[in-house]
Amino acid sequence: MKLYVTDLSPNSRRVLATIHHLGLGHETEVQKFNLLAGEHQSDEFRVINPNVKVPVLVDGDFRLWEANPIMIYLADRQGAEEFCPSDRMGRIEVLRWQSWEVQHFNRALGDIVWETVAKQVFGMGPADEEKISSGQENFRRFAAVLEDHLADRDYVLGDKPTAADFAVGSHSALALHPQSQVPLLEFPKVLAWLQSLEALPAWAKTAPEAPAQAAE
Ligand SMILES: N[C@@H](CCC(=O)N[C@@H](CS)C(=O)NCC(=O)O)C(=O)O
Repeated sequence: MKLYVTDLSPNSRRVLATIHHLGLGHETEVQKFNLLAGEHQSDEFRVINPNVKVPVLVDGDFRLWEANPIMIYLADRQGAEEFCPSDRMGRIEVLRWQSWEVQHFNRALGDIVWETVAKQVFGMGPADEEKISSGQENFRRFAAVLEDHLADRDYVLGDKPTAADFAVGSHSALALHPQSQVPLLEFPKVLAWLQSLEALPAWAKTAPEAPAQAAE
């Protein structure tokens, strides 16, 4: 298999971490693009992903873009039932949380850390305080849902990490960045869960080299 990724990207990290978590590192060639240098903007890559974005997985003749479906594909390919259940209700739970993180949780989190971390890393001007504040308001709304959910379980689907955790927690490095201004102290279960994700071998192996580089 070949996986196209970029450094410092939560979308890439969740897939790369899945590769390691499922023990697929030895059979996966990883190609890293420097997006700032425009390395992904080639005619060759446009054929592989017409969106011209990473991550993309190529497995034989099959090309798959979008991080969350790639994780499910890899789990199914390996028969990794614990990481992504194949029964109807288990699969729906994974999809529920993946949809929720894209639309709500990580959208709010992303709005905050774009202003507080990424703009500084990329030298894109001062943070917009109004955007930070509205991002924090949205984050509080959705983090409260996750906080309640984690009251009686260690991970999103129960006692083991799954593709739901790797999706919802994909922005962990940015969220835990000291300058992030993500109000995690108000949500101790969410904070502890993010820290436990960071401690997983596959997650630790894919950590950004420096927290300050954790921006998309
Ligand atoms: N919805 C996509 C998002 C992919 C995405 O936005 N990738 C970014 C890096 S995190 C990218 O390739 N940006 C390059 C560009 O837009 O030119 C997914 O889940 O994979």
